[in-house]
This record gives sequence, structure tokens and C-alpha cells, in this order.
Amino acid sequence: MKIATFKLAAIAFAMSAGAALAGPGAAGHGHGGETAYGKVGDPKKPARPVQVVMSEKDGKMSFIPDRVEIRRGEQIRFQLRNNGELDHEIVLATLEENLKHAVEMQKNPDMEHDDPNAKRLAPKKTGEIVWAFTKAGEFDFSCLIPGHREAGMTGKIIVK
Ligand SMILES: [Cu+2]
Repeated sequence: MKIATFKLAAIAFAMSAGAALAGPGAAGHGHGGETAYGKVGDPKKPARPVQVVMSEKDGKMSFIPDRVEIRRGEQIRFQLRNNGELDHEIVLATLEENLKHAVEMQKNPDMEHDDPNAKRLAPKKTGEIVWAFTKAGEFDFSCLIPGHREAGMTGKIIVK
């Protein structure tokens, strides 16, 4: 009898943990539960603006700035601008995920991203990503168009 009670409690705990993990996804976003680097932002909540410019010059491609420091729990509104002559994109992720993703992009260069953690911009276009950094750590943002990350288009996000 005692064992049965314990089992029920364990199941109830597992279920509530599962519900918590589902996060804001349940509130209507198709995707966007919690990831290792945070979650999709809520555009209705305050967000600190951070401007990031994409460009290429003399064979070097870059994000300016290429290092962004964030306090854990902060929501950031990345205001993106492509000042270059080529298409560029920004993909927020862990370094490991972006390196893996870069390999997939080599095989499939026309892969389009329509994810809340990524944005592709044509020359002279602007865009926005709102992201909530709920976890401390070091993360990556890169342009995964083949050759671009290698040419310098990568940066670091440090969440403390
Ligand atoms: Cu690029």
C-alpha cells in the first residue's frame, strides 16, 4: 500500500514537471519552449534594445558588436540591420548547436530559417528578435550562410 502511494506521488510530480517545461509554448506559440539559452521573448513585456549591425568589408564579415553581455532574466530586443551588399542572417543558439547547424547549411545552402531565434535579412533591411535570456552561460550568434561564419560572422552572448 505504501509503495502504491509513493508511485502515485511520483507520477503527479512528473506530470507537474512536464507542464512547467512546456512553458510559454502552451500559451499559443507554435514552438518556443525553454531552450538551453532561454526562450522566445514576449513583445508585450519590457525589453532592453541591443543594436546589431551585419556587414562585410575587405573580405571580412562581421557583427557589430560581436559580444553582448546580458543579466540573467533580462529580455533583449535585438534590432538588426544588414549594412552589407549580401544577404546575412543571425542565429542565436549554443555554440554546439550553431556548429552542427553550420555543417547542415553546407550541405543545404538554401535552407531558410523561420525560427524565433533566427532572422535572415536582405541588404539594407532591418529586423528584430525578442529573446528572454533565462539561463546563465555563454552562447553563440552566427551567420550560418556557408562561408560567412568562417569569414568572421560570429559573436558571443554572455549571460551572468
Ligand atoms: Cu552572413
